[in-house]
Amino acid sequence: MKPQPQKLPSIASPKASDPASINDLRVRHLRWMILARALDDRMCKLKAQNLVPGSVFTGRGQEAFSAAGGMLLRPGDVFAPLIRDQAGRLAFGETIIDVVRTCMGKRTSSMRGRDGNIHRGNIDLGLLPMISHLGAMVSVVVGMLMARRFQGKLVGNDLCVGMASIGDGGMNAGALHEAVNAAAVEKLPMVLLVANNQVAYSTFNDRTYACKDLVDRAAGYGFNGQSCDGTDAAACLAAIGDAVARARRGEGPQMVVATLLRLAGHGLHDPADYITPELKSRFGDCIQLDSNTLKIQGVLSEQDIERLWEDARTLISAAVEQAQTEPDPDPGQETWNAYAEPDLKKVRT
Ligand SMILES: Cc1ncc(C[n+]2csc(CCOP(=O)(O)OP(=O)(O)O)c2C)c(N)n1
Repeated sequence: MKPQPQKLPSIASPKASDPASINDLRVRHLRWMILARALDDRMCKLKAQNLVPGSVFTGRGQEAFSAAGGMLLRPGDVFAPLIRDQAGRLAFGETIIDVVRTCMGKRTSSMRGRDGNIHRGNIDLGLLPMISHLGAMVSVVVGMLMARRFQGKLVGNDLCVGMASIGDGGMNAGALHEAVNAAAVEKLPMVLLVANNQVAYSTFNDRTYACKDLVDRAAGYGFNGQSCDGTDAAACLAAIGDAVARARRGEGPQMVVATLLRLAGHGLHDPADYITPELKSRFGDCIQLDSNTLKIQGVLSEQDIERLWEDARTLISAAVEQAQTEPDPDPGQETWNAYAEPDLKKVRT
C-alpha cells in the first residue's frame, strides 16, 4: 500500500466533465511542483553549508512534467525516476524526510548513509532506486512488468503501469533502445517520459540526435507517442494523463516527449554557462507560468500561492531539523555487507 505523502492530500483523478475536480488536480500539481523546487533549493543551501556530501542535482524547470508523471500513477504502479525528478518522486510518495536524510548522509536514510543521494528509492512503494541517469532504468521497468505478466497479474483493461523517465541524452544509450524495443514487442503497459531539456550535460540537441523530433522515435519502435510543452503544467497533465490511461487499457507502451529547458546546471557543480541568454529567453519557468495562469483564471490568489511556498518550506525545515538530530553512519556499528538490509528498523533502533 502506497503511504500517503506528508500532510499533502492524496491525488484524485479528474473527471473530464468536472471543472472543480480539474482545478483541484491543477492546484495539487502546483503544490508538488513548489514542494520539489523548495526542497531542491534547500538541498543547495545545505550543500553550501557543507552538510551534504556529494553533489546536488535539481529538477529546476522540469517540475511540471515530472510532478504530472508521479501524481498520475497509483499504488501498485512502478516508477523509475531520474535525478531531475524530485517533483515526481514526491508526488508518487517519497517522503521529504527520506530525501533530507539521504542527502545529509544519515544512517537513518534508506541508503543508510553509504552512498551519495541519487540512488535512493523505495521498493515497497514501487519507486525504483536509480542505477544510472543514462537509460539503465527502462530495462528494470520492463523486467518488473514482465515478471507481473509471468505471475498472471497483467491481465484485463485496468493494468498497472510502469513509468520510466529519461532525458534527451539518455535516449541515445544502447540499453535504452533494447529495453524500449522489448517493451514494444511485448506490448507492455509502459509509459516513457522523455524530458527534452535541450542539453545532454552540455551537448545540445543538434549533436545528440538527427531526427526531427524525439517523439518520431515512437513510430519507429511501433507504439504511440505524443509531445507536450513541458513548461505548460496543464499540457503536461493532459499528455501524461492520456498516455497513462492508454497504457492501463492495454494499448501498449506510450512515449511522452516534453520540450523544456533545464534551468540549472547538470548538478550544483556545473555553472551551465553554455546556456545562452537567447536559449534561456525561449523558455519560461513552469512554476511561474502555472502560478500566473491559476491566478488569472481565479483558481488561486497571490496569498494562496504564497501559502503553498510557506507550507512547503515549513515541512522541509521540520525534516531538516529532525535529520540533524540523527546519527551519521559509524563503521564501528555497521555490518558493512554488500547488500542493504531490507529491514530498516534494524538501523533505526
Ligand atoms: C554510460 C554513461 N555515460 C556518460 C555518463 C555521464 N553523464 C551523466 S548525465 C549525462 C548527460 C545526460 O543527459 P540527458 O539524458 O539529456 O539528461 P539531463 O542531464 O540533461 O537531464 C552524461 C553524459 C554516465 N553517467 N553514464
